Amino acid sequence: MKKASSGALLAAVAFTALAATAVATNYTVGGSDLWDTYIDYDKWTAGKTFVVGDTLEFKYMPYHNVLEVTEEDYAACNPGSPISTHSGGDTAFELTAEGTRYFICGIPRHCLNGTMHVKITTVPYGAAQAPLNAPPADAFAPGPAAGNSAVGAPSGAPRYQQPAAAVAGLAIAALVALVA
Ligand SMILES: [Cu+2]
Repeated sequence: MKKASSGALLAAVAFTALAATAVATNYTVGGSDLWDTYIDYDKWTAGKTFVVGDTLEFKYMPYHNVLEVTEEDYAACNPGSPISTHSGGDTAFELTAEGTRYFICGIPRHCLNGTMHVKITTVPYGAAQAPLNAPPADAFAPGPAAGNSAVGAPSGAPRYQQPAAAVAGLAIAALVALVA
C-alpha cells in the first residue's frame, strides 16, 4: 500500500514537472501591432489560451506605459490606483497563477479612447489540455476531417480518441486520489 502510493506520488511529480516545462509560451501583447492605441485587444486574446507559466510581454513606444489594475479600474479605465506601473518600452509579466489580470495604458485617454486595455485569463496547465472540457480548436474545421471519413473508417475513427482521453483523465484522477 505504501509502496503503491509513493509510486503514484513519483508519477504525479513527474507529470507535473513535464507539464511545467513542456508548454511555456511567450506572448507579445497585440502580436505585430504591439501595445499601441486603436488595437482591438479583445480580438487579439480571442482563441488564445493562456496557461500558468506563460509570459506576457508588452512592447511599446516610450510614450506609453503599462499599468496592472483591478477589474474595477479596468472597467473604468482608471489609472489612479494601479497594482503596479511599468514603463520603458518592454515589460514582461509571468503568468504565475490562474485567474484574470487586467492591464491598461495610464496615459490620459489612451485606455478610454484609444482601446489600450487588455485582460488576460490564465488557466492551469491541465485545464488547457483536457479534451473533455472543450473541443479541440480544429473541431469545427470541415476540411481534412470530412475527407478522412469519406475515405475509410465508417465515421468512427475520431471517436475512439475521446474514450481514450477520458481513460487517461481518469487514470490521472486516480493517481491524484491515491496521493491525497
Ligand atoms: Cu498609451
